[in-house]
Amino acid sequence: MRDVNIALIGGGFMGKAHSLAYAALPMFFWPAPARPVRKTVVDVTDELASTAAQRYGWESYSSSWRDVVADPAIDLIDIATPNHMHAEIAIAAAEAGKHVICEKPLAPTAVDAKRMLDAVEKAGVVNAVAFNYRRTPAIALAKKYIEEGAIGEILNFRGTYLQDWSADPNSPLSWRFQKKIAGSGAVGDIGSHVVDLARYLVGEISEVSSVVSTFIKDRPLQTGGFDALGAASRSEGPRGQVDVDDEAMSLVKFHNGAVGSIEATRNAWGRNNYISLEIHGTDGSILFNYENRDQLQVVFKSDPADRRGFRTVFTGPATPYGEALWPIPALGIGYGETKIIEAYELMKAIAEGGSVRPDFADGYQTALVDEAILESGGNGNWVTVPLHER
Ligand code: NAI
Ligand code: SOE
Repeated sequence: MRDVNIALIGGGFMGKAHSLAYAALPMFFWPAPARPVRKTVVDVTDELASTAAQRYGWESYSSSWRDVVADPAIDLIDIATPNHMHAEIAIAAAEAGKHVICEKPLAPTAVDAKRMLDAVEKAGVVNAVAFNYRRTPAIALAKKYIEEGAIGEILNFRGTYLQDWSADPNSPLSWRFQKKIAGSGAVGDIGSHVVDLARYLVGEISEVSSVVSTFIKDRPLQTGGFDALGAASRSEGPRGQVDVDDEAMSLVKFHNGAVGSIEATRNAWGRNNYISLEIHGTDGSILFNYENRDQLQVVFKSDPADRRGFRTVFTGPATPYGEALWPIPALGIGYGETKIIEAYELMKAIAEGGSVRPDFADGYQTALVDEAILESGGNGNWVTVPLHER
C-alpha cells in the first residue's frame, strides 16, 4: 500500500473534517487504496497551524502555503481555506505537479474556476472539488435507482438547501458575507451543493430564472480572530456591510428536458442543514432530506395500485459504500462519513492513476450555473448557462 503525503491548507471547520477523514479512511475502507499521511498543516500564523497540527494529528505545521506547495515530499494539496485563496493555491499546486482537492465553491468566480481547471489539466494531476453530499450513501443510492431506470425518465427536480445560522441580523459578519472573500452568498456557499446534486442526479442545467435577495444588509464585525458563523449574536459595536446575496430561488431547465427549482437560504428559522431533494420520473419518485440522511423515500408506478405510496429505505451494508461503513442499517451516517468516502475516492484515483468526480470541471460547470443564477437575479431574465465540454 503506497503512502500519499498530504498538506492541508486551512485548519478551520473543513480542516477538521478533512483531518478526520484521512485518519479514519483505513478504519473504514480496508485494504485502503493508499495510506493518507497527514504530513503538514498550514494556517495563517504558526500558532494556529501548530494548534491544528496537535489537534488534528499532523506531523508538522507551517504558516507559509507557498513553502509547503514547493516541498517535494508532498503529493497532495488539500485546500480548505476561505474561497478567495482557492485559485492561487490550486494553480501553484498544479504547477508544482501536486494532486489537488479543493473545497467548494471551486472559486469565487467562474473565471477563476476556469483558470484552476486549465492548470490541473495542463499538469495532468488528479483533481477533486469537495461536493461531499454526493457521498451520502442515500444520495448514492438515489443515483443507482436513477441509473437503473427505476423511476424512468426524469420530469422534474426540486432541490432546497435551507439553514438558519445567519437568520439573526446580529449574528457576526462571517467571511461568508463578504464578496471579496466569498464571491457570493447563499448561492455559492450552499446553492452550489444543490446545483452539484442536480447535475449529478438529473443532468446539465441549460437555463435559469431566479430571484436573488439580500435582506440583512449589515452585521456586527467579528472579534477574536476566527470565523464565528452564526454564533455570538451581538447588537452593540461596529457593523460591516453584507455585499452578497442572502437568498436565491430559481426555476431551472435541464438539457434533457426536465424542469425544476433550486432554493438556497441561510435565514430559514428552524431549518438546520435542510438539503431536500424531490425527483419525479415517468415511473416513480425519490425523496431525500439530509436531516434524515439514512433514509430515502421511494415510490414506483409498478407498485400495486392499492398500496402505492412512499416507502422508506434505510441505507446500510447493502447500499453504496455500505460494506465499508457500519454493519446494520440505520446505525447512523454522519457528516464525517461523507468526508471519509470523499477521501477514499480521492486516494483510489491517486493510487490507480485515474480520476475522480466531482472534479474541477464539475466545479467550473457549477460555478457557471451559480453565475447564471446571480445574473438572472440581477436582470430578471432567463439566463442561458454556458456548457463546458469535457
Ligand atoms: P473556516 O473559516 O472555519 O476555516 C478556514 C481556515 O483557513 C482558517 O483557520 C483560516 O485561518 C485559514 N486560512 C485563511 N487564509 C489562509 C491562508 N492564506 N493560508 C492558510 N490558511 C488560511 O472556514 P471553513 O468553514 O473551514 O471553510 C473553508 C472552505 O470550505 C470554504 O471554501 C467553504 O466554502 C468550504 N466549506 C465546505 C463545506 C462542505 O460541506 N463541503 C462545509 C464548510 C465549509
Ligand atoms: C455554511 O452555510 C456551511 O458551512 C457551508 O459553507 C457548507 O458548504 C455546508 O455544507 C454547511 O454549511
